[in-house]
Amino acid sequence: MSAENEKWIAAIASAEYVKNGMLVGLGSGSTAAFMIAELGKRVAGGLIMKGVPSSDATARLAKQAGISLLSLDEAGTMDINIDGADEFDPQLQLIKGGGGALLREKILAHNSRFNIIIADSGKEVERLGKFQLPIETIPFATQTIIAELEHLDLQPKLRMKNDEVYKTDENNYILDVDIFQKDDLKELNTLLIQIPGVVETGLFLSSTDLVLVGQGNKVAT
Ligand code: ABF
Repeated sequence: MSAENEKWIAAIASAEYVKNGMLVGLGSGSTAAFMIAELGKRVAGGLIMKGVPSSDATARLAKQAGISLLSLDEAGTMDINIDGADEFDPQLQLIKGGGGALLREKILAHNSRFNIIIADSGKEVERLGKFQLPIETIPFATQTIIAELEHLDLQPKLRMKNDEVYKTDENNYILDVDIFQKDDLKELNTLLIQIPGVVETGLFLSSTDLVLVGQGNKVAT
């Protein structure tokens, strides 16, 4: 079964958790896009819900799917948040941000009562870090942060897109770093977050309540 199909069946399973009247955090990325399409179908069939998008791209998709949106200010706390991930481990720790939306994604996860991650089986790892960890930085401080991360042996790379520096929805930059050799991820995250100019990291260490993973033609939890 292809990764696309595994993403799709995990996304369909996640939509089952959305009940009438819920405020729903809408993640970003290709797996989340399947979930948004499914919720759109359910809304057309009578489901009453409102979404809070984690990126400009997700806001566009959700509007096209006919889902009513609220800002985070309007929503406050969400009943449920459904999002993708780049990697998850047996402790439900995640690397996120491959698609660049980590900051708003982390804010939505923090402000939701229940967090579901949807993924294909290729995202499951014993140890996080084969995927490079994205770190969102303020442009003004990015060169000094690169020097600091090099000193920590994290081999930072400034993310580029079409020969230009990639900019997030918040007009920040992303540094992708190598964390595979790091054992204590909590300590690493605390260290990274304390560097002035680092806005957020893609390490989601304790926010996830449930992972729905497509495995072949079944969804495992
Ligand atoms: C977002 O989408 C991210 O945090 C993660 O980077 C990405 C996963 O993408 P996909 O679902 O396309 O594999 O949720």
